[in-house]
Parts: sequence; C-alpha cells; structure tokens
Amino acid sequence: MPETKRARRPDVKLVILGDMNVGKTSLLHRYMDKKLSDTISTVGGAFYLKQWGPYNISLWDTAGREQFHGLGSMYCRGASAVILTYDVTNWQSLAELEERFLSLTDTANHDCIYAVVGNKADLTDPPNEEEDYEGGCPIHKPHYASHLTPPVSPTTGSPVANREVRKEDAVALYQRILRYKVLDERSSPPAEKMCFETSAKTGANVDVLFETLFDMVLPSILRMRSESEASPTVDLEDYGPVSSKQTKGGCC
Ligand SMILES: Nc1nc2c(ncn2[C@@H]2O[C@H](COP(=O)(O)OP(=O)(O)O)[C@@H](O)[C@H]2O)c(=O)[nH]1
Ligand SMILES: [Mg+2]
Repeated sequence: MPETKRARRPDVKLVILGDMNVGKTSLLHRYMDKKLSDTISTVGGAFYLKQWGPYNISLWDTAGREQFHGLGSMYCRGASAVILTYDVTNWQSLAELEERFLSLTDTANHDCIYAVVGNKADLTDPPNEEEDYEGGCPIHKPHYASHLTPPVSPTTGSPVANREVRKEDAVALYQRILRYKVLDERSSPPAEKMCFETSAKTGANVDVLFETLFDMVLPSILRMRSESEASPTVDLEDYGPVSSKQTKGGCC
C-alpha cells in the first residue's frame, strides 16, 4: 500500500469531551499548533491526525453545546482514550462531566483509558503560586475550605477568576469513573497519573497530557491490530460528514 494512503489511516482514537468553553479546542490547538489560536465555537466535531512513532492517532474535538450533545456518544465509539475536561475556575463544569458526559463514553472501547483534565490553570489566583507542574501532575493546597462556596467579587457579585475546583475533587471524580466503568482501581492507571491541570493559554502540562495518553494507548493499538489482522482500520472517509479540520453542518 502506498505510504501516503497508509498515513491517513488512524490506528487509534482519542476524544476530548467537556462543557462548552472549558478550552477543549484550545487544548488541541495548543498541542497541534503550539499556540493558542482564536477558537470559534465548535460545531458538531472536528479531528486532527497526529503521528506518534509508527502510529496515527486521531484526536477528536467535540462540541459541548446542548444541541450537539447527541453526537458525543457517536464520537466516543471505539475510542481508546477519553479526555474529560473541565475549567478549574468553574465548579459546574466538573459536575457536568459526571452528569452529562460520562454516559457518552459507554460506546468507547472496553480498555479505554480516561484522563480528567482541569484547564485554565493560569487563571487561578494567585497564579500557580502553590502549584508545581513538574512531573505532569500539579500539587496544590486548596485556597479555601469548601469548593461549594467559591469566592465572589464584592463589586459584581459574580465569581472571580479563581479556583473553584480542587485537585482532590478531580481525583475523586476519576475514582468514581473507575467505579462507573466497573474497573479495578488496582489494575487501572492511578488517579495521580490521570488527573492533570493544564493551561492552553501558557501551554503548561499540555504536551505532557497528550503524550502520556499516546504512550498509554499503544497496547490498545497492538490489541486491535492482533484482533483484526484481516480487517483494515476505518478510513477517514468512513467518518461521514466530518472534515479533517471542522464540520460544516450541524446535527439535529
Ligand atoms: N485563560 C485561559 N483561557 C482559555 C484557556 N483555554 C481556553 N481559553 C479560552 O476559553 C474560551 C473557550 O475556549 P474553547 O477552546 O473554544 O473552548 P471549548 O468550547 O471547550 O472548545 C476561549 O476564549 C479561549 O481563548 C486557558 O487555558 N486559559
Ligand atoms: Mg470547541
């Protein structure tokens, strides 16, 4: 088979899920283009293809908007890794992962791995003062006793740009995900490895996030290859109306 044709076949699928505005598209842009581009609202979904060693990994962006929500489970079908993304300054965005997005992953592979990612870490106040990004997993102390009472601006009455979600909350969600998936905590990747805090704005932890997952899905690629030696992987054309950058149309 010609190399150009082979290069277009994704070996494995990674999907990024989460509420609107948490920074899913920005994280993908930051990783793929090494910059924070002006993002436009994602319609339906879009994907990138990343070559990782001899393998091609498709990275699927999704729309967090309600009207495209039904597409989420379609995008998760056959996924080997799912990034569940929230905004560290928005408690509700973490709650939504469990309430709305986790069930969409029912169509993912049985050996799918899950990462819980808190984006916009640059907005925490004071910025990253108590955090250490070394090693991919930031460690920080909570800024206030209860995440249920986020700080409120005295002038506007709206929450200030500050941390509303603690790392412990994300770790607890990861553990609930393992239970939901009926996965054994002892044989699953540990929460400390699978919970990240990132900034698509500064790039903090973004490469570490994606590349940790790429390395972790390699066994899944080998398994799928050995299971279906005879049947080829799905060609990009098979994904229907989605273009290699952005969908044009919406959905019901
Ligand atoms: N400060 C900050 N803003 C971000 C970050 N990531 C995304 N944004 C901004 O948040 C908004 C929504 O980002 P977008 O990637 O479109 O979110 P999506 O709806 O989840 O795809 C945009 O204005 C981004 O510039 C980040 O890490 N830090
Ligand atoms: Mg988007």
